[in-house]
Amino acid sequence: MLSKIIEKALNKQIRIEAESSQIYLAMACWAEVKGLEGVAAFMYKQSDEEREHMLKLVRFVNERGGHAQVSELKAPNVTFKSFKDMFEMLYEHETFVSESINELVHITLEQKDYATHNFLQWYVSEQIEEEAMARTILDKINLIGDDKGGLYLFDRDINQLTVSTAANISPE
Ligand code: OFO
Repeated sequence: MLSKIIEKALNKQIRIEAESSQIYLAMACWAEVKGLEGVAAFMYKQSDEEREHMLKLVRFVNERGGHAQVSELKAPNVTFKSFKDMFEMLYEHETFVSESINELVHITLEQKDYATHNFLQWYVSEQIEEEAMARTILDKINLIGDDKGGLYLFDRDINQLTVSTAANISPE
């Protein structure tokens, strides 16, 4: 059975994951209307993944005797100054989510809730991967600068890039 403190903290994370999904959906839309199909596909996939992260938390809360809250979400940014700007936001958002997960893990230790602590380890690893991937993408975007040809190749290769980044981090 979840304590009220843990239930509240998990519900906060549920909202953050839902907002993450909306943030990436808005980025997918912007990339798609700008004609970058590869970037759009990457962002749609990210958005789906964030929804999965949210659902995993929702089911955990409900199964452990709590009540997962579906709440109002903050509207995401829908336009960006540039692709660099958009990927900077993605990276900053992932570091924010990592901090939030770390705080949540800290609360579970304070509350001696080892079941939730154990459950959250998956999120800890996931954030390491997502932050690394966002950093790799940002490095590439910084190299490209304003070069249109570079952006074209980046759009073509982004999904390949993320697959190989993930492979470098998790050997399985
Ligand atoms: Fe939910 O992993 Fe990114 O934010």
